[in-house]
Amino acid sequence: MSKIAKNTAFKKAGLWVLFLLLPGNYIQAQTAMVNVESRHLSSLNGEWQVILDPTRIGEWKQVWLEKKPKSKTDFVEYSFDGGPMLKVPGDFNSQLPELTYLEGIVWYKKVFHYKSTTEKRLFLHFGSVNYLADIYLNGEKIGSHEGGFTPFQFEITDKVKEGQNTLIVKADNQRLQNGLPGTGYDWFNFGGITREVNLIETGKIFIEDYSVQLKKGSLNKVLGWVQLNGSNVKQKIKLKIPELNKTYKTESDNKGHASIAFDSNLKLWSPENPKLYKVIIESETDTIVDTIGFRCIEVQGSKVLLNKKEIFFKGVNIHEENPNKGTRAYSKEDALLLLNSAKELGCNLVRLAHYPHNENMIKEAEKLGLMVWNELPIYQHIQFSDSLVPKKMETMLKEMIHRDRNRCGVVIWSLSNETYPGTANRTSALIELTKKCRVLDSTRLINHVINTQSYTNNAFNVSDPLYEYSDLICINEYIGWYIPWQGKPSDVKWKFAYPDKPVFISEFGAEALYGSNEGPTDEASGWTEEYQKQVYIDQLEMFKTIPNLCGISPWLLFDYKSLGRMNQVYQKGYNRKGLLSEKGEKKKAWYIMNEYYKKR
Ligand code: GCB
Repeated sequence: MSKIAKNTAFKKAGLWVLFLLLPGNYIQAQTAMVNVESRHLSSLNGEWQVILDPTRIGEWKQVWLEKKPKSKTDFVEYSFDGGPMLKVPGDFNSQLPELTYLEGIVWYKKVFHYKSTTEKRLFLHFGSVNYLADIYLNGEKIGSHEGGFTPFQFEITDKVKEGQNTLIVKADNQRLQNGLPGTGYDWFNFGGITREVNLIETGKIFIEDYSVQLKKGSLNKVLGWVQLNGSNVKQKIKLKIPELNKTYKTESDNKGHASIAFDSNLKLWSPENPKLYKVIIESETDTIVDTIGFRCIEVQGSKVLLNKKEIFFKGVNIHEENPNKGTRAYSKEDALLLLNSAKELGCNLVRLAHYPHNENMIKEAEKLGLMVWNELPIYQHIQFSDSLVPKKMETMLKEMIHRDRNRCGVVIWSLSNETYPGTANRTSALIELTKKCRVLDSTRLINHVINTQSYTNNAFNVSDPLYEYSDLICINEYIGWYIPWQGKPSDVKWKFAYPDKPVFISEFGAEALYGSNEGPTDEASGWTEEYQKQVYIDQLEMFKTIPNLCGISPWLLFDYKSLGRMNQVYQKGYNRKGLLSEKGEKKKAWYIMNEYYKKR
């Protein structure tokens, strides 16, 4: 190699390393608009061109510039043309065999046409991209977003061109030490543009956000607000509920904020009668239509009350996976597959583990009369002492609440799952987060799920500093599976550091391969349905010993992909704790749970 060539090669390698080390031009995404469906949309869903980048070199090559050769001796070592296409929305892993196990970068490209007008503003809205997203429009970086399960947007009014525009998205699902979740978790890391992408056109002043729900503790006082975005935002606002013949008039202040407060004789939302009303919000320049239900959820002493009546949560855990297809769930059809199965089991609540699921899940659950437990991906080993983590937690919390605050079906914000009291900063960081959550929304129950209770001599000792800040005492326990019984289930004793609060068993269960009925029924290692069934029988017996039990949710509805599950005979890359196999076959334990729920 000549000296010059060597130098150039060295410089290139050095540059590449530098690019890999640089944090990037990080322009944070805006909090996304709510109720996208009711806005003026052009969908960017469909086929997108992609470049697969498993060696992470596309950043150095500046793929977003889409360079073309300038002279006869010039060439460019990348192109979207001639490459594969992927469907958006959808995880990338399930779409091409070579992406099955990718935890890395895929570059996506979509061309769209736009006819601009001076009267309009334009936003680029993503339902979610797992996990890091860098967004480029016409060769310019417009921003980034971190977090695989919440929406984000950018205003592109001043950036969009008349005619043809090119959008490039770098989607990276590599695990991060200081990510949420971190590097270890028991589900499949589906990457890519997993939810919808839309262009939203608004007027100069538009309804950015609103909150309409019952005042905490009330069955007839509606409280809320409307927020306009733009300049000169003092406007007359109307909230209409046609079915009730109700028109409430208010006015926004010069910050665009208007308060709502009125009494009304409403039919309340409940699992038995999931009543939703058409609600129209009108400003002088914009109109939004939503479907909103009204209900009151609260803890009084050791009981949970829905609309002032005691309720027992008959729950089930669900991952956001279409079990039949082995893909990330995103569509209404996917949601109905999962939720109708929960209904058939006899549930009135779904715990959407362990991250905010797509909006179809929340909306369809609400229509079916299923209460929803929404959760943040603050899961097990989080690096709470990393200086960036508290901010990331707060942003994700805001994004989750912001998206779902008008969904009456959502009754629980669950802020963490199985974090460990010994982890540096964990308790203080999560207490802070809980306080922030209460400020953002005090009308729902807030909890942390804990699994560090002790179980010795057939007695549980339940204590964690986070319980002081939680409305429910949520416990994950796998007696009969990870931990053997130490006595008769009916003799279990309980000691609680907070004995007056309601108790929710948020996970219990055991693994079984559907149809595995050959092995001994009293040994876990046979993965038999019979063994799993016995764990359920014992657990249900044990639940009778729990004071203040307000609900349970077995782990979990369907078998699901989890590559850490490496028993080649029984698991084959699946967590087999489903009551249903991934094909929907009912295991013996399903019938036990179904009977229990029918009787409660
Ligand atoms: C747990 C976790 C859940 C796991 C489950 C299991 O405690 O919360 O995410 O998948 O146990 O199957 O071990």
